[in-house]
Amino acid sequence: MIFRPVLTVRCALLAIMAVVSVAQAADALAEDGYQLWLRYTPVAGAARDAAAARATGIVALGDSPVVRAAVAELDSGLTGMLGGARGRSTVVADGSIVLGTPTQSPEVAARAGALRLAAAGAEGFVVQSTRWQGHAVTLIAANRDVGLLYGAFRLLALMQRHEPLTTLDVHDAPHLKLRVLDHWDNPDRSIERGYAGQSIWDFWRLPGYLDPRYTDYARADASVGINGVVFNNVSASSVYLTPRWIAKVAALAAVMRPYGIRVYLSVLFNSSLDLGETKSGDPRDPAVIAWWHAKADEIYRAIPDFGGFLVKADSEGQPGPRDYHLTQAQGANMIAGALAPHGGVLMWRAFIYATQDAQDRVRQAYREFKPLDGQFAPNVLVQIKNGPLDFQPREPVHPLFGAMPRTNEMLEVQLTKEYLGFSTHLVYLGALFSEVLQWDTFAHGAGSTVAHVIDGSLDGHTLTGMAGVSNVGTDRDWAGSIFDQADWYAFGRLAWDPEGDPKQIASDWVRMTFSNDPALVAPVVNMMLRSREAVVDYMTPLGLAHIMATGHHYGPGPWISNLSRPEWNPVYYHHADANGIGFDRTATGSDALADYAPEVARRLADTTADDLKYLLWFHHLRWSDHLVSGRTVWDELTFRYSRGVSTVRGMASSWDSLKSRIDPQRFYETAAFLGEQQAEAQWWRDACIAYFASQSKLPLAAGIAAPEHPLAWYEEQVYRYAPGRSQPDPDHGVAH
Ligand code: GCV
Repeated sequence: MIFRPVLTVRCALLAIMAVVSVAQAADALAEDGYQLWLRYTPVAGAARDAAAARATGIVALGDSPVVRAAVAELDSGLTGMLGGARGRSTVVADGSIVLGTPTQSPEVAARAGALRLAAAGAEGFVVQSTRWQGHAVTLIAANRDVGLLYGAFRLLALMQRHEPLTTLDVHDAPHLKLRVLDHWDNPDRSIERGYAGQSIWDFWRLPGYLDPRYTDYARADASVGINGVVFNNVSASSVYLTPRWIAKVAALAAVMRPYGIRVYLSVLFNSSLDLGETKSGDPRDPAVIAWWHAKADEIYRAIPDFGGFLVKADSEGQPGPRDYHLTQAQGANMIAGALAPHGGVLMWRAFIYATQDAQDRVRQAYREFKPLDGQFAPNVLVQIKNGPLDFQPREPVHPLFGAMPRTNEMLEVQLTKEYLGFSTHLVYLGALFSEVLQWDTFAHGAGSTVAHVIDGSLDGHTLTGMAGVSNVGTDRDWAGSIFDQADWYAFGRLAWDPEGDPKQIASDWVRMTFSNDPALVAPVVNMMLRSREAVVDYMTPLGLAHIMATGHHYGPGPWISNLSRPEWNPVYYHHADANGIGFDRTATGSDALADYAPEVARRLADTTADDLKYLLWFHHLRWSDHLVSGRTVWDELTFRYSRGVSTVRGMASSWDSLKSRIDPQRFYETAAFLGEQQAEAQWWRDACIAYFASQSKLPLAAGIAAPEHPLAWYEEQVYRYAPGRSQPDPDHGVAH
């Protein structure tokens, strides 16, 4: 008898533990990353009470698919965080969330402030604690319904981050007009440079079947202000322009529309010829011009708010105006002319390099585009990659930024980590994007940052934009890993506000994705911020670039010299030999420095500047030259390679220390990937040191460990099935 209660208590405890562990297991299973940063997990304690008092009901003054999307998001978000579904109400009470535009009620302008609403423009919003019909409410005000949607997401984010809600006074508007994700997805659902599964766009089953995932994708985009999606690869198939596929695109557009997202297509420059519908692709041919106009009319009949086209011309085997001895502007303007009557835009990529050109590859686009300034039609944006080469871990900014004041210039960054370890390496790209945006071009003196070039303020443009090559695929977690989601999030935030602080953005993402626990937030943010420098160190320190293996671009390959075009070979970029290393782009070399404003060129010419970030990009130095660090070039190189590996080791141990604060599923995946990253950082370091040592013939400094294997071992590594390769491969390399 005496023991019975104890046994009962024990049994009860065991039962509770079983329930808890089942619940935990279910919870852990649920933490598969699908919900991204929109998890809306329960808020507890004082934060819950504060939020609940300000979320007693949802009152929308108007009605439209966009308003309904905003209300639905508020409803599900509040239900998740505070419990108890609210639905939409018509009665304002204390604690109501009221959504409205001035056309829906004149009272909106009075409450939100006419000036603030004017500043909100077409897509901005005001979230304001105020009184409405005698009640204390939270007003979400905007000029258009899409602003209400963005305001709803902002209010939910504040709640997710447990920020004070008592006297809300938030007003915000996007700095850029086009905030677009470019999917490099092919009609067969493969994704060029995709590392998160197949394409989420199941065109085969469209238009009949609309995967619910499309709506979740649209929600995620809208939550960070992304307002455009290009569905298909820039190395484009013309099939998207056929009537059957236009109907499929129209079905997707209908899903995107309530989330303020316009849809775009990548098109081949000679689509009409490719489809066999004209005899030439010559942009001067009246039949070709008429074809484009008719095609645009057909698309706009199906999709009245269609955004426009994206074109990769004269690049890596794609057709373009050069085929007809015309300029990029002449080619672009012909297609833009077909879009103009419908208000559509043409994003024309500047990523071109010649099939035969002895000139330094990083100068070629500049030389071709710069003289065309002022010649592009008003609805054309020239879309320029962040650097003049190709999405390397670090590049100097593309010299075209600020160099074409009479042209709409749009920035293109890459979220999918083609050259940064795919989706297994933890590299926070918010830091990279922000470095680019804050780069001062000196186009109009100090302060002419890339951010000000692309937001139009520098040269008075209103057609502005930023594109990100998407990292989204069918993987349950969308991006291939939890931390790759942060790059999608950061892209949206920085395209909305290019002045955004990458540290703040990382912190917001961590709090919404993991938790508000300060003991977790600080170390994870720290890890993310260190990660970008780490990858530069263990892959391409000191301004090295393009020294990866052929084809897949994953592992190291600084020794590669056998590809048919010089600029496809890593040896072309590092010029390492017994004397030294680096690409001389000063006046004694290719003179690429001359493409920058004098202030920038002076800084880049200075071999002591910028923490040596761009040193070997612009300078060929002797191995024995001494640097500001006090080390020789050789010692600095091996020091930085080693530093990269130890930073990753530090990131992994920092993650390990957080085990008790993170659900098992996401903890395990990240820990496993960090393990891979450590091994591969070591591989990059060792392979590169082994190769460069074979050139420099110099010994390693004290404390710098020798590579694990001889050089030949690294050269023999083959990766035949690495994901994401292009078809055909622009490197035209041997299959690895
Ligand atoms: C879509 C690099 C990539 C290619 C990509 C190209 C581009 O060369 O390796 O896969 O092609 O850039 O941006 O057009």
